[in-house]
Amino acid sequence: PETKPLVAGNWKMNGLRSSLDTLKTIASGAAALVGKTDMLICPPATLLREATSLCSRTALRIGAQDCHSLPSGAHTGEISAAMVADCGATFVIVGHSERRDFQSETDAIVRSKAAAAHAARLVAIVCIGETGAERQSGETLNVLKRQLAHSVPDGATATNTVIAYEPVWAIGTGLTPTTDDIREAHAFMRADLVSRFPGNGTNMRILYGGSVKASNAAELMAIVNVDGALVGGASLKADDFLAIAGIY
Ligand code: G2H
Repeated sequence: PETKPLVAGNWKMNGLRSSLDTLKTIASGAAALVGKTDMLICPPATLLREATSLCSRTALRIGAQDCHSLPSGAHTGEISAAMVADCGATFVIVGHSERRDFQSETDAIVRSKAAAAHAARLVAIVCIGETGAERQSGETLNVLKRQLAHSVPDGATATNTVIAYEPVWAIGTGLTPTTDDIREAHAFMRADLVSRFPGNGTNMRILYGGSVKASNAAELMAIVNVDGALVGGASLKADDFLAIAGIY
């Protein structure tokens, strides 16, 4: 794809206001990569507003980690896509495997969240990926096909949607698939997207996520059809995250 790579950090349930210094350091570093690599941090919702204020004149983009599928209503504790956009954020992660697991989010829910994100003019980062058991039983590509079909809404374009391939067994474990396995999975997803979204599938970014760190980022990012990374643990420290992004 001709699009610039995207290196995205997912802070998960980490970060207090004191962590905004880390964000400042990452934002400063992002200036050096303008035109080469897009950079994004998704802090917890409590920091979204301060994060967007802090980064408004920088190249670092800010996103949320989740949004609700409905625009408003009696859903205590939830945050709508419009609320995320109202904070000044421009991206939102949907369907992270931790939410699929701990909050029982289905493909249908993820798809409606992505559609809600699009309606609020946010870029949706739709996460998919097989479990360890599915990988062992040779089901990986079938799982990816099913999740792409049912988690990505019909309105997805190369501009409003990013796919994040995160093998569940690779998340926070230090394990990653082999280079060949990642190449195979990404080539499969690319072909699927090109066939379903003619004109958009070629340039829709497909990130790899799961135990990305400074020491393996270069190898992972060099794989064909890997258009960036979704980074969890290693995005919490500015130096680590900048090292991952700076390899381009
Ligand atoms: C996968 C990833 C970020 P980590 O969840 O979304 O986390 O890099 O810690 O494996």
